[in-house]
Amino acid sequence: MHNQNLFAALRAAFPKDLDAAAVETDDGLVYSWRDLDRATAMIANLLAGLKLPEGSRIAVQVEKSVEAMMLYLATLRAGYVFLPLNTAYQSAEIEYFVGNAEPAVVVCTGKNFGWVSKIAFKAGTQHVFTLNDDRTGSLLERATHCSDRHTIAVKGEDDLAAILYTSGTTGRSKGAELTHGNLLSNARVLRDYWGWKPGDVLIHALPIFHVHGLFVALHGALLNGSRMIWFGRFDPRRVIERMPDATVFMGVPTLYTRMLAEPGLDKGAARNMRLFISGSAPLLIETFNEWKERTGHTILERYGMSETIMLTSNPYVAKDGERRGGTVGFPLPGVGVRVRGDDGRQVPAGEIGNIEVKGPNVFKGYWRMPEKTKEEFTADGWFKTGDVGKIDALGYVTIVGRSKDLIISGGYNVYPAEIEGYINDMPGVAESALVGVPHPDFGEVGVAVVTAKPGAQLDGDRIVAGLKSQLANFKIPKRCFVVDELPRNTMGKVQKNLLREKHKQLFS
Ligand code: MLC
Ligand code: AMP
Repeated sequence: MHNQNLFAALRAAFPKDLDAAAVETDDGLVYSWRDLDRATAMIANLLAGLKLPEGSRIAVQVEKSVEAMMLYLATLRAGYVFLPLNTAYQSAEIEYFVGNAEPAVVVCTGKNFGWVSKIAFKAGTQHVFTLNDDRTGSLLERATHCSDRHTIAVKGEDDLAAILYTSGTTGRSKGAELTHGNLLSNARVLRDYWGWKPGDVLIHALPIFHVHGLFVALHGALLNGSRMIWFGRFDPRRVIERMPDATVFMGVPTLYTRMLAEPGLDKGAARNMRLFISGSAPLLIETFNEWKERTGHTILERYGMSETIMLTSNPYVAKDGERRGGTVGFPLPGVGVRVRGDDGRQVPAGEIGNIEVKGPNVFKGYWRMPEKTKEEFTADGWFKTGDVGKIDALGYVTIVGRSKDLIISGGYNVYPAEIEGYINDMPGVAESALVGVPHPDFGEVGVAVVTAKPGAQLDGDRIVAGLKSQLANFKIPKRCFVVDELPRNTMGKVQKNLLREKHKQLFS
């Protein structure tokens, strides 16, 4: 059988000259392709030596570093399942993910070892390693003693490569199971569609615990044997300074607006760039236009999800059409996108409905949640994205809203139901509603509106402070208002649209 392991395809794309630079960090370290090959072999051998059961999950919550990227590649190489976790997650969140996924191995920062290892051992995890962003920690110490030769584990295209947790509108987070076939097919389509070519250099400035930075950006560069300029954290000024050495950039809209705020951003800085890609959240038409004016480049906007990786993209080559601001372009080759009304009937071109998708990129299911998986697919096998949009007569897809109650803040997803649950558990709180309102930096941010139980005195700032010790920082509402009652419709449902309308100017 031909090995369908995603790592095999990425490894096969390494350039002939293994001593050439593969990754250059912004603080001056250079890693060659040989370094990537050897280090991933050593870490893969370390994992293989643990004699883990087939399909074991390797859960990782570490700061971004080249070694963290190597750990991802090594996990693929060894044939295990990578489970990345946002570094902002706190103990209750980690406890849930680790309890649900039951990883055989957990890798965390040295700073968090105390509490993370406690959670992991309680959940039955046998091995907890540390990895810091300065190349220290027990993972690398142990891997140093392992061989730098490793035969890539044989995987079929249906075998799991990664689990990405994504929250639902109700209940707890669900782990989206992505296979080697999902990831590789999507990476190949994007390589061709976005015209990756020899000599391309990618500026990698996104976190590597979500689809955008971990898959779209990383696989794009690796599958083309392209060098990366690697930023541990996004710094708009430094990215602009390094831009002349690069050809491709990927970011969420906040990264573009922060760069636009820098006087150094001009046509000179972007002179060698070939492609700017935006996604994960809606790109404002103002940003699209301003970017064109300042740099001479038209941002290419695309649309995707954790469950599906990339779905649509504006065209790269002019013969396929223009890049239209405000749209997410055309369905990618091999990806089916349709729009249906609530009655299940496909709507005519230009009319709004629910976006459903199909293709080799669509995930296998939610980890250990067969019922949830079933609910999210139509009877004829299309995945319900929860996004609302339209497809025009030319085929351009536009997202106009979401049927799922979700706030996208700076490219991170915040599920109101989760935050409301925490607020409702606070003493004196009767009920709460979290709504997304426009924000100049993050695009959208959460604002909480809360009512008190009879006789209770509540303070919005104290509610926010109380949440800070429990939830990842990006989920914390930027403001909290205490009111007498929440607006409701005749069915008794909270009218979040009225709250959104009321607070829409809050940050303008
Ligand atoms: C940080 N903060 C945020 C936030 N990020 N608040 C709301 N939304 C966010 N996204 C807050 C923190 O809580 C903190 O508040 C303060 O800002 C400073 O924190 P920080 O960590 O120093 O922020 P910064 O480094 O500036 O981060 C901002 C950012 C980051 C835009 C660089 O959010 C980011 O990297 N976003 C990209 C997310 C991403 O990769 N998404 C892809 C998902 S994949 P306080 O009060 O504590 O000081 C996907 C599928 C697809 O969606 O289609 O791609
Ligand atoms: P996630 O669950 O983090 O993968 O987020 C996926 C969601 O992000 C999608 O369902 C969309 O709602 C949203 N999204 C991704 N790309 C875009 C885009 N270009 N424009 C608008 N929304 C987007």
